[in-house]
Amino acid sequence: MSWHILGAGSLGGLWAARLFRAGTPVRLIFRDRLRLAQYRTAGGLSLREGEQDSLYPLPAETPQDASPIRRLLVTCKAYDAENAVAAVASRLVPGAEVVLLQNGIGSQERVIERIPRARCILASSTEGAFRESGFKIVQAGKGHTWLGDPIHPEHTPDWLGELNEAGIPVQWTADIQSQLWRKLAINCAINPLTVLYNCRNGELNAHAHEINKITNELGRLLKAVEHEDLAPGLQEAVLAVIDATADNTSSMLQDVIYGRRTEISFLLGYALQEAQRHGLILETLEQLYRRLRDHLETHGLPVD
Ligand code: NAD
Ligand code: KPL
Repeated sequence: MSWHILGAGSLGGLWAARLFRAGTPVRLIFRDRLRLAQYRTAGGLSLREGEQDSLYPLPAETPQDASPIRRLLVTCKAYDAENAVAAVASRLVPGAEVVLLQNGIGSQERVIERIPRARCILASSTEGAFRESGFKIVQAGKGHTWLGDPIHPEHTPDWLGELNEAGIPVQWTADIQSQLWRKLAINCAINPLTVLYNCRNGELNAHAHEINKITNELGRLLKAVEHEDLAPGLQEAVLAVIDATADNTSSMLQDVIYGRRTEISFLLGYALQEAQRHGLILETLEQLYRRLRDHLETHGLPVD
């Protein structure tokens, strides 16, 4: 059975190239004919792993292709996912499996509403990749991906082994929401500060007091949204990630440096929306959100 990859950028390309070289049928879906033509001119996707560069001539198409889709990996940014999926929704067979690999929370729900007859599987990844240019992808760091289905958590897909054999480290979890909330909380504590201080993750150790205030409020939020088990060790978890990724430029700071829209609405924006829904006032997080939006505005970037 073939995989379709919608959002053939950094992470989508990394998955696609590994599936292709393992002999798993896989097709890329580009947003339009122009992008498809550019891809064909490039001769395929190129992937750098360590010192090794390889070119993979994966088959590709546009959303208008007529063939049915049974397994879809969506690796667009959170703000693009809903529209991208809407463009291929009519091609999904009933019961199609759709893996949603977006950072943050909020975009997944919108996609699920668009495709009620599909089985949506949510993903949270610590893998790292970036696009050097056009269709050249660089694997930036090893990691793994959690997958889970909040509606049928016990129903493990039979293709997990196929992914692992292709060198894509995946693991099924019965509580994917908890993984998504954990990553959201860590990203809310680290990413905005790296943008505001224009620093690498490790330099945040100089802002321990601010991190303490932020993680305290995130802990209150985690309790309110019934992930209280994540609250007690949050500050230690954030500090451990800061140390483990000390030399990294956070994804949000990279977006700002390259003048790209950030996923702020699906991170801090979502956190504050949930806080409001539960009647919580989180002054530090609200102030952080305001400072970040002001910063983005000053740099001519979208504030959502
Ligand atoms: P990316 O920008 O490199 O790739 C997204 C791709 O989607 C782009 O090529 C874009 O052209 C394409 N796209 C957008 N709209 C489309 C449409 N309508 N139809 C077809 N294609 C469309 O993004 P990325 O870095 O791969 O990130 C994808 C998601 O994974 C994000 O939510 C990100 O936060 C998350 N994530 C990324 C990494 C990483 O290291 N790159 C790690 C963990 C999580
Ligand atoms: O996930 C990350 C990101 O940059 O988005 C962290 C954990 C902060 C690592 O850089």
